[in-house]
Amino acid sequence: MTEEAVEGRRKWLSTPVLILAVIVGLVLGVVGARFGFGVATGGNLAAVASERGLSGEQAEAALATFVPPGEHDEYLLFASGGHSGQMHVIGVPSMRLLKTIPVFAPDAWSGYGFGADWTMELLEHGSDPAKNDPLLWGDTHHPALSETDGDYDGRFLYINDRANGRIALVDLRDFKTREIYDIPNLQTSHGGVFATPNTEYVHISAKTPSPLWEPDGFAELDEYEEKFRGMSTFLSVDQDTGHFIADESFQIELPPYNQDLADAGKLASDGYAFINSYNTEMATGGILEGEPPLETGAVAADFDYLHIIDWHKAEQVVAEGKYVEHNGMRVITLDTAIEEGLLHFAPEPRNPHGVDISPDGNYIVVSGKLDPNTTIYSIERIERAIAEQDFEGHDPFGVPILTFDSVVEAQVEVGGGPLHTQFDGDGHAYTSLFVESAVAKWTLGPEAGVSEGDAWELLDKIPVHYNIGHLATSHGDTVGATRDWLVAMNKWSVDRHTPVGTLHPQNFQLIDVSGDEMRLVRDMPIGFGEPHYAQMISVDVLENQVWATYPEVGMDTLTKELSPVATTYEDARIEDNGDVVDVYMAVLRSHFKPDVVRVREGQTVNFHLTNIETAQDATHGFAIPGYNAQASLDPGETLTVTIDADRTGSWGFYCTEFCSALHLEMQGWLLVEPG
Ligand code: K7E
Ligand code: CUA
Repeated sequence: MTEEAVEGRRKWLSTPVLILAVIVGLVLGVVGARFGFGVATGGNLAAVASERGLSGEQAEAALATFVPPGEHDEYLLFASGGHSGQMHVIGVPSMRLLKTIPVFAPDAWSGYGFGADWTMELLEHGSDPAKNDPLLWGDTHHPALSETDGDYDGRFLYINDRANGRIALVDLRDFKTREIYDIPNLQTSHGGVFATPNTEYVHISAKTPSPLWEPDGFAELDEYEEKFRGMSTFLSVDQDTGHFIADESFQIELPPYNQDLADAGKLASDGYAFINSYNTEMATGGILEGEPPLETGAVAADFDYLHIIDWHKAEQVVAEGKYVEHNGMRVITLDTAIEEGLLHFAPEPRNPHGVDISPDGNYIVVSGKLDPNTTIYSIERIERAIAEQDFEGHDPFGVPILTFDSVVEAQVEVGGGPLHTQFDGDGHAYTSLFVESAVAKWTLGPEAGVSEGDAWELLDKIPVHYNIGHLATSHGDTVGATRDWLVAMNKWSVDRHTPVGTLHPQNFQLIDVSGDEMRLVRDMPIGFGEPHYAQMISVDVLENQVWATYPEVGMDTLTKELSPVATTYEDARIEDNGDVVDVYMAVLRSHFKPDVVRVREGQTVNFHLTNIETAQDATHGFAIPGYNAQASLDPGETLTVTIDADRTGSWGFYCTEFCSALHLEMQGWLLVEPG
């Protein structure tokens, strides 16, 4: 954001309710200062504020977050869509929804999962190959932007499927999902995704342990300790394409605890990965068998374990061949991980949730949802304790547990139900308080540039509405976190928005963190699948990398290369090869060439469609009634829609995207003659 704007927001007045005269003065003052235009124009603003009953504070919040028509936001927020299986792209500070990216679930608008072969193939990943039964949903939780030197670089975006243990890659040139990878030896996932500082790897770990070594994947729950295991996965990333390279990836076997959130070390802690855990009690539930509910068993102990993984060391261990191959993945067994000293635990107050590394990389912040404190470990203390073998014991599997007092740097009492922490690069941390429905702002320590006297202090708290989960600051997971905006991602909205039935929207709240005190400036109802985490990236980083149209006509969405089946207008044709008919179709305003396609019942028809347009927004659709087929072609894009012509009839296909004055005329015929 511009310095002027920051300055404008820092000048915030604090009086909550002001009389009209003050509103007038305030609004005029702010508008005058920021835009430098005359009082005559400002007179209307004061009248509007007064007519609408806005306080001075509300009027200023509106101005501070208003993005004029035709202008762009400063940041983009990439928010997971929870069990909608999608991702949402939101402008900050306007909080306008710009796009939904379908990832694990079909989306009719973009034709994802409704015809184009590439979309059907992607969605097959993770489906049971023995059944013709595609897995059509996911539960996206934690997006991770790719990083260079520890900061978002705007190339790729990764997201986990918490439900099915999968991970997806989105290419940020065209904002399309490009790969879904069903990770071996993981049933579910939560810990990740995070990218290592140069996206050498993206990390994803299990949530629920599973009997992953059993041939049929089954074991009784009374064999839990013996047969169930967790898994931490480091997926190697191809730097040119962002794709996962399975052959260069590895996993580390973990005890059957619930491995929860995770983060990558950076700068001082580069080379380490941290994963929280809960249910180190290994409770399995079984109420009808007379056992306590899982939740009771899982909170019995005072401490769980922060997992500290030295992934540089893990790379060496793999290079030395000390792994076993399991379901196509190189796995460092738990015994090897212990022997090689690449896995340590540190006690963490019971049932923690978030673990977040400060921008300087020195501090590891853990929030225990049942403890009003955040617990801060330092990498220096951790490294010293490991070197000195300063252990307070071992877990039942032999993993050394570092001495709590040796590795903990500080604890800060932040309030009820702390979950997640973000940073602003100015030595501040912001922690979401689920139980208290608030955000706490507090200071880090000297390694983050805070003086001894000011370190580890609670500075400010702001109520949010309601039940906040994650929160995201701008570049908040990176070495380059900025002190601009914070988005609180609230699970409940209760009465904040106009009633829309019994399923309420969740609520994003935009908080200005540029001043000494946090200011709530905007609510955004989220009327679609439940976001968990989000990352916020400066538009400056993305702007030059995002394509307005495909740079060459005939480009394949997945490979970003010219497709062998792309066609020009001149070459559009139909090739009847007996069982298979190949239709090479050019798509443009406002017709299809060819527009009459004649086939016989029982033939397979491949529609190779090329949108030969080069103008921004000249998108066309291709929908065939009765065949559950709808594709969307961006300018320059090529894709193939394959159908089995098993329904005879004279089917009128048409363009679904309102593309021109003659959009309605953009139609044709698929004649399926009885065979
Ligand atoms: Cu706290 Cu899945 Cu990150 Cu939801 S998790 S809030
Ligand atoms: Cu093409 Cu409507």
